[in-house]
Amino acid sequence: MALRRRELFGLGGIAGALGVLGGLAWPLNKPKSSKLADATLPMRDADCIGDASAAGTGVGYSAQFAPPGYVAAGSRDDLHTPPPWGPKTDEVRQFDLSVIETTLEVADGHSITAWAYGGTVPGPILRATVGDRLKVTLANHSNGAHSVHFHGAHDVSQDGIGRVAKGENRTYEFEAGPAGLHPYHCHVPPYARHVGKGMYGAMIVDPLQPRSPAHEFVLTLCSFDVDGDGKSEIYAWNGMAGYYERFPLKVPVGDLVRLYVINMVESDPIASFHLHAQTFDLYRSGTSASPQEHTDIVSLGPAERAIVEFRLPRRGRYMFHPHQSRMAERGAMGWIVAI
Ligand SMILES: [Cu+2]
Repeated sequence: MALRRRELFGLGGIAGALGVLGGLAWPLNKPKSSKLADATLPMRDADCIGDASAAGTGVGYSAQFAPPGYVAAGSRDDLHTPPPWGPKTDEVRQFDLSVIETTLEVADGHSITAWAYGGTVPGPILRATVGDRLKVTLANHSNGAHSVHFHGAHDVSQDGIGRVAKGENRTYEFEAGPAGLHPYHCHVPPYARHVGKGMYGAMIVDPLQPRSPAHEFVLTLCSFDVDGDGKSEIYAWNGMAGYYERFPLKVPVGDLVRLYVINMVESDPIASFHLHAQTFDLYRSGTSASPQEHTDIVSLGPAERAIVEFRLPRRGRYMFHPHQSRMAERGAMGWIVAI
């Protein structure tokens, strides 16, 4: 491995991610000054070889659904960079998922009123090791009732199906588990509407024996009904249409890459994650230490998720998108660049 674990996890945005998680005891890892540390710089043609079809033309694959011009490289690193792994601790891990109402421009010229855990869509990435005690606080600063429902195993009293009214607080306490990738989301009915307004996020529960060092990214598929007709018009990985088309994820050739992929699209019966030009090991829900399949696509119903692992053998641009082409063409196309 060319980079040590600490350096790998230092790729982009860790300080910001910990800033919104509050109370976490994991050390800050300062990104190294290197080409890789700037993981979301706009691609230059010199950064890649090979495919020049879509990206090389200068015309976006989904040009209608691009980020607003003010969105800068690296500005959304917190939304795809997991906090670093930490060993099981006897201390309680505390997280703040307080809710605000805010306006988000999810594509250039398209805004939604969002209900946002921690002020972002998706909400903060939570990370713990199996068996850790978690304490999650929701202070409801919005104008309606909300909750946080965690997938995974816990006492039913902490299941997050009760309403937390405007201006009220609620704390959820449970043990992290099982090891895997678990979404959290609001469960106040109609919860498809609450989820459609951005009320979800990822929780990574690591096994006691950590997974192999890798370049890790969280990709949560989102959808937005911007015209209020009950159907989604815009799709996005991590809340911003076209973001990973303009600012690809960057990884070193040959290094292990681990993606935590979650489908939080409630408006469509199924979505998927498809990687071009390379196949991956598929760990459904991340709950098993062994992959169930080696493939280039995984289909995911609402709230389904998977961990996928692969290495990119040659420099170049590797496209990823849902194989539901309407989703890909309306904001959910992206690139991973191997350099
Ligand atoms: Cu809600």
